[in-house]
Amino acid sequence: MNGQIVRVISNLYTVKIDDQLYGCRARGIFRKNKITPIVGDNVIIDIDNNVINDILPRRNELKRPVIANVDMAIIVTSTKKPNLDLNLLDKLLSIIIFNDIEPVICFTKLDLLNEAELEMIESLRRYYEMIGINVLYNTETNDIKKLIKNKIVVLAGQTGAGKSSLLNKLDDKLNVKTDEISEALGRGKHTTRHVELYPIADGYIADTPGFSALDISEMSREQLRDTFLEFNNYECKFRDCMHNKENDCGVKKALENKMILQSRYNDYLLFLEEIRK
Ligand SMILES: Nc1nc2c(ncn2[C@@H]2O[C@H](COP(=O)(O)OP(=O)(O)OP(=O)(O)O)[C@@H](O)[C@H]2O)c(=O)[nH]1
Ligand SMILES: [Mg+2]
Ligand SMILES: [Zn+2]
Repeated sequence: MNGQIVRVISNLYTVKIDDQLYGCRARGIFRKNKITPIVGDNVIIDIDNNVINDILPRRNELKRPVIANVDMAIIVTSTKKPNLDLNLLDKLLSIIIFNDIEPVICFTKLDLLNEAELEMIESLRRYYEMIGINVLYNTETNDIKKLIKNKIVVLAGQTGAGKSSLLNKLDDKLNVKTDEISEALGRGKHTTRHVELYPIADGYIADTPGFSALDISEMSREQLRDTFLEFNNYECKFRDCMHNKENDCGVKKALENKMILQSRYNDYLLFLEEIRK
């Protein structure tokens, strides 16, 4: 039978098949081959003996949290307190897209904005939507629930952005610990220290400061370029154009015509430089 591991407590694996949960142990062979089954693994189990016989190839694998086959990452992005950080947003977007995970942007704390600031966020929302990314506000809980249905989802985003608060909004029975931003920043640490998958809206969400272990330098410059999805809409003289110093660059023309967001392009150049170093 095929199933998916949804929880691991020491050597006991909880495997979900359709809507049933089975407690399983792993076959000894895994330990010998130094393969450890992890949450998110698609596995073949012997249902009569409650044993995991095989792990199917992983589509992706995060180190922190330790999860395989992540379908979606919600980038929880504060618009105030802490201030909007587009550089971090663009970096997380690139890393998530590179790992073959669907990114979703969730802006928080819009209640703290004045009208001009709100309009700025709405225009950002339109831009990111235009390049094919789902963008939501943390008040739009029903839409978020629809998106995460049947998926393994991780939350990413800086401390104090509102990740744990979002989980509580999605399911008020969860009661995840949240923290005042001043306190959180004062300690310089994330409030949330453990990893847990919460079943929400027929999906599973990990509340964790994810992705901190992954960084942009794992990518080549070309791979980075390809994570900037909107660049693919423009044609350049050189097929392998890096949209940097080249002539006749469609991306740079689009930037001049304000079709590409200046902050996106600036972040791209910064990340290119980071990779070069
Ligand atoms: N005004 C306002 N405050 C919010 C909103 N979302 C979260 N907060 C507050 O922001 C603070 C930090 O929220 P958390 O949910 O603990 O942030 P976190 O992303 O889980 O932080 P870490 O666990 O440290 O990574 C808390 O005081 C929340 O009450 C929002 O939409 N509006
Ligand atoms: Mg938290
Ligand atoms: Zn170009």
